[in-house]
Amino acid sequence: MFIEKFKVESPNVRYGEEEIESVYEYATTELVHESRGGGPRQWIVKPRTVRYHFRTQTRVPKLGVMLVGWGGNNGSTLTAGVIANREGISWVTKEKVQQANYFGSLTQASTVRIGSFNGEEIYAPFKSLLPMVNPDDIVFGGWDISNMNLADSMSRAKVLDIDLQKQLRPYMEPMVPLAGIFDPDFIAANQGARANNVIKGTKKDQVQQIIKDIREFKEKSRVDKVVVLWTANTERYSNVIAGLNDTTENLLASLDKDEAEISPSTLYAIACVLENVPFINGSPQNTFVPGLIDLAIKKNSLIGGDDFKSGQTKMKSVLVDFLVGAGIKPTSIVSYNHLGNNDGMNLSAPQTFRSKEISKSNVVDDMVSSNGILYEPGEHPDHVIVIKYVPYVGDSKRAMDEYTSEIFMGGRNTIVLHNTCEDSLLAAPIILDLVLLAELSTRIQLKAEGEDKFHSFHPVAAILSYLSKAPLVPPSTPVVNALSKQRAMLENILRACVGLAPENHMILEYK
Ligand code: NAI
Ligand code: DG6
Repeated sequence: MFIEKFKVESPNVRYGEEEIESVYEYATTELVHESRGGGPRQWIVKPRTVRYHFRTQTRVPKLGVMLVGWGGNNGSTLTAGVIANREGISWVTKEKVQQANYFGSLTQASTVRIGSFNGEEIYAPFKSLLPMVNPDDIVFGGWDISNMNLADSMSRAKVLDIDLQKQLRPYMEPMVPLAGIFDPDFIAANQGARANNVIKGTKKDQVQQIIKDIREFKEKSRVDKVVVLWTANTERYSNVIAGLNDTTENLLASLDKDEAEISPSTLYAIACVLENVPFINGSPQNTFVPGLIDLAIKKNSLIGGDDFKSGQTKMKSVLVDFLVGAGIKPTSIVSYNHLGNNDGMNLSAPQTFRSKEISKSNVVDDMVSSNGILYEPGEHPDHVIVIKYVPYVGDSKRAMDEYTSEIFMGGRNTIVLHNTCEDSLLAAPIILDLVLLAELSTRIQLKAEGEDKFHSFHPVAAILSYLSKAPLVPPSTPVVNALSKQRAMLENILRACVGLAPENHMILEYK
């Protein structure tokens, strides 16, 4: 059964004018020590319960979203999709009359189980867990090193049906990206021809300009809050060098000295952190150099990323989790991609490819290390990533994966997947979830028993892991890649905010 809305009635929850307050008993387990003595090695573990208080502001702000790379395939597709939803646009395809929707968005198109009633499972929209911004109400803006308006960008992207494009054109033609920070050293040389809309001056001037842009956008569009998200080209990795970008002080001093090794994405991120505007990185490069993470922590300003987890990696983080969880040992994973959009062209340069290769390669580490029966310490499946630029297929990326595993008694099992991804149509709803959840998480405060003050989540937003290929987590925190665990973490934290138990799937009432 599907219900649109619900309210929790419990002594542990209070729905106030401004806030929802909840008390939540967090049941966890502590590893205490290894028992000594004669017999076999044994560890002592102790169940522990910690009482948490959550406080969520209920007033939903008018949200502005500024995209870096607004005129790219993802930026134009997302903007078009939100306008189409907002305006209730439908269009004719060769199959049917298609209505705008938010399929692919966790917050907008997925549900959560609330409980059972008379033997029936009850589900409600994910977005009904807590008050969230309605994506139809988002005001978009942003930067691009190409000055093409959003209607022309949409047509250059060749993603959406033509009948839809025609209807969207009047809304999107007036949307023109602000000039962006361009540094040809960080992206492929083949991108140079696009760069006709760039901010001049030193790196410090460029940061100042981004801050000015954010302030002006906020004022002109009359939004209460802004979230900035990088969906621009994949950059090469920046060199992390002691004295250059390893601490806040060194990073800011390097900015003053106009050091060449500060990437454009790091410059946008510095501007956002200084302005206390959440910044999310949707690409794989190491925008968040240690000095920037340090700055974000000091300023308590949300940063999240890296690299949208859209197609192939999402499948991988389900499939390998299933295999390892079933006691099957993946020994070789070969992932081949070919695509023909501008992202593919940029990734055809070795240094930008390398960023993507790193981000796509580390996505099964937690699953492998979870099973010491299958893998020796340090052992890892062979994992190879290939990406080729094939202009003809455009945005319709092909991803082919071969998984070879060892099964019972030395047997081999090979699974082959072919995935035609429609890349930007997979990425756009993920961008939406990232900005909506980042905004929501800035309205939540918590305190554990023993703490006297409420505080926000750690500024390094691990809560966004479900949407990222290489989740950025606070220092000394485990990285979780398995998709079901990432979703459970996010859903269960939101459930805790309204005093609902985590989803444990025990269904004891029927046992
Ligand atoms: P795109 O190449 O169509 O768009 C990128 C846009 O960024 C371009 O319009 C370009 O002019 C602009 N740009 C480049 N450098 C800039 C800068 N410094 N400042 C402002 N604008 C700048 O690429 P697409 O397909 O939209 O993808 C965007 C990013 O998202 C890529 O890095 C890609 O790797 C990443 N990504 C995409 C996924 C997908 O499924 N589509 C999934 C995961 C990551
Ligand atoms: C090459 O694979 C192009 C990339 O930008 C990907 O399309 C993107 O990273 C999506 O990756 P995945 O693994 O989530 O499908």
